[in-house]
Amino acid sequence: METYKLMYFDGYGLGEPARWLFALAGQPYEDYRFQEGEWPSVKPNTPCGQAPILVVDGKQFSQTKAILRYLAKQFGFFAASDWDQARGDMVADYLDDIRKPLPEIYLEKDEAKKKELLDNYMENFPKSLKNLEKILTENQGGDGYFAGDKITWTDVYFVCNINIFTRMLPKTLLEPFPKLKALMERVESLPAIADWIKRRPVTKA
Ligand code: GSH
Repeated sequence: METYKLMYFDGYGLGEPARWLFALAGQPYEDYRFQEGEWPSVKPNTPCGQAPILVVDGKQFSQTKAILRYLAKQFGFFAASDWDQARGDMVADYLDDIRKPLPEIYLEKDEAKKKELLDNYMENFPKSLKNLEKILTENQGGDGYFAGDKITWTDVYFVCNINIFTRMLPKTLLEPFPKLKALMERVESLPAIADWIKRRPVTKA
């Protein structure tokens, strides 16, 4: 039996989707969160100088989606066909594009500038969600998941990211997109996910 240790900062960010996959799989792991000031001494000993890092039986690798794909394969959350997985990869990569401006907005200290950045972002966000609603609808009418006929890591990545975004963006974001909204509710209400959301450490970011 493998031992797993997920190393990340004490926040949701790029570490949280892997935590959701561990929860969904019911797989025990060490949810290691760097202490204040610890990262600079860890960084030089990591493959890319970035977190999250997954340590499996003492060996490590990094990159969020590499970690998610690896865990998905171990736990049965990889798409069943190459085609379905390609569609799932498309959604995950698109989500990264959508998320790109958010750290700058989040870290902006000047309130007026922050509002300007956020207003600008919010003008474009619905267009991206409209595309995602269409992509979801193309798979089994949109009443299931993004890739094939079962939940995959892409659905977890999508729902977890939107769950994090809506801490900073309006909660009503998904109202015009019923298929995406239903997918959020479907995944967030899975007992293992609902339980993790309830018991996970509450952090600022
Ligand atoms: N493409 C990488 C991934 O998906 O894992 C990006 C990782 C990344 O930017 N991680 C940030 C980090 O390690 C935290 S969210 N920052 C500290 C540093 O670069 O020293």
